[in-house]
Amino acid sequence: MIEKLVIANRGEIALRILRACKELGVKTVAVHSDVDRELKHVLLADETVCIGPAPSSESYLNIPALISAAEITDASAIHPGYGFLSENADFAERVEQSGFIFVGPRAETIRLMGDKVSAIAAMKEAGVPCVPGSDGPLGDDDATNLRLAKEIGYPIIIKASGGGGGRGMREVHSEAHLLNAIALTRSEAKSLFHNDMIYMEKFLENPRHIEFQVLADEHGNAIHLGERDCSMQRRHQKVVEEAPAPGISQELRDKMGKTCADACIRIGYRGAGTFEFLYQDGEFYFIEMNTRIQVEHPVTERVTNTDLVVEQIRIASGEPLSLTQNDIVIRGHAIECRINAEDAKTFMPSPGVITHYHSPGGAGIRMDSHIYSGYRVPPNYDSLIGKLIVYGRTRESAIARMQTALDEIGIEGIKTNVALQQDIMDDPHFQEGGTNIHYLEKKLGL
Ligand code: MV4
Repeated sequence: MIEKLVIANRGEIALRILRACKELGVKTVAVHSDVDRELKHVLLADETVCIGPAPSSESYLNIPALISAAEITDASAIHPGYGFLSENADFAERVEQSGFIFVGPRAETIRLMGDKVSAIAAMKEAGVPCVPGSDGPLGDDDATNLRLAKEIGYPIIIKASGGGGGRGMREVHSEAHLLNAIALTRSEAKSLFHNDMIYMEKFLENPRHIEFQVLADEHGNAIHLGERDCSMQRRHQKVVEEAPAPGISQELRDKMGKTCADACIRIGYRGAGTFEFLYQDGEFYFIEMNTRIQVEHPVTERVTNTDLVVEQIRIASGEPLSLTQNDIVIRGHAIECRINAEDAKTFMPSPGVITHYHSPGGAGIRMDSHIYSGYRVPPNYDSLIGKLIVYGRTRESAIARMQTALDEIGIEGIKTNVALQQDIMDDPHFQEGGTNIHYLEKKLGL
């Protein structure tokens, strides 16, 4: 087992990783920026290293500072969490070249999945269903591109291969707009991602966003842990996630999950990963793979009775998976509400001092948060201040427990989105289940 691990992140996920390390008897090194000295995990870690000033470009994204922190503390591994450097293949490579374990897939795998054209090609090859499309990069020949779009059928979407998460894409609803959209998306891709490779897909108009969680070790084992529905989102920011996805049969889950696990073995995947799909009219279409632990991993943990971060660290230590596919049984229902420090109307971040904090509690309640009374939310980072995860034997009881827990939360001194989450939990369409990716923006009148 890894003896000492550097937590290369901040906030709730840094605390989540610290707790997993404590459970495993792994010593912890918290790295932090100037303004993050009072973070809860920094106060609880075995050792701490200040890695730079507040801007993340000079601290949490500072590769030499992170590797130096591992060197001076004699740590053996670095856990990147999510965001920041978690899906940066160059970082993973430099961590391993410096003699440390990167808690995640091999650098080549991160690179393969970071390039969407190569990711889709690899998945198609591995038998994962993908969106009908160009099956490769678009060339410069207008006639070929016009014919391709006509064959796929409008509407189509042009995406940057270096994009993902909603950046660098453009819908095209008729032939008259195609060539201009290709030119615009290509030039945007070049400036945003320093990579002008673009591709084309059929545009799905009202899909749900459903993703499968996988775990794979270095010994050729891979399992899936079922799916999450992350359709409740605004401007590509997820707001509520749940597991399992409403309306997905055990038969379809088994089939899709096995397809994902088999694909992991085929590509030599290592660690925790997520296959993102669009789901429409009963069919799954692969769009991207995430090679990190995700914000919403706790809903999967709750319905499968697993600890994904513990599994990540075990896998990184070279151990085989402690679970087989037969151990994974989806039981009950879990919902996560993201709690953000933001203005209810403008959605602008609302940093400042949390003067009073009361955590919700009771049966089936989990609050993953680093906040405490007196904690100052700095203005420099993401506005996520916590995740409220509830469990119920049924989806209805999970919603009821979430309503109680949201009523019970007390966060004073800053603005939060708790009222928005209450509004979603009270929404009859949400309660019915299975709303698509456009539902929340429409509800908010965007
Ligand atoms: C799509 C799509 C419709 N058709 N691809 C947005 C983020 C990126 N991961 C992929 N995205 C989309 N790709 C096809 N062929 C619609 C979206 C999309 C979306 C996807 C998941 C969650 C929220 C979304 C919001 C807007 C658009």
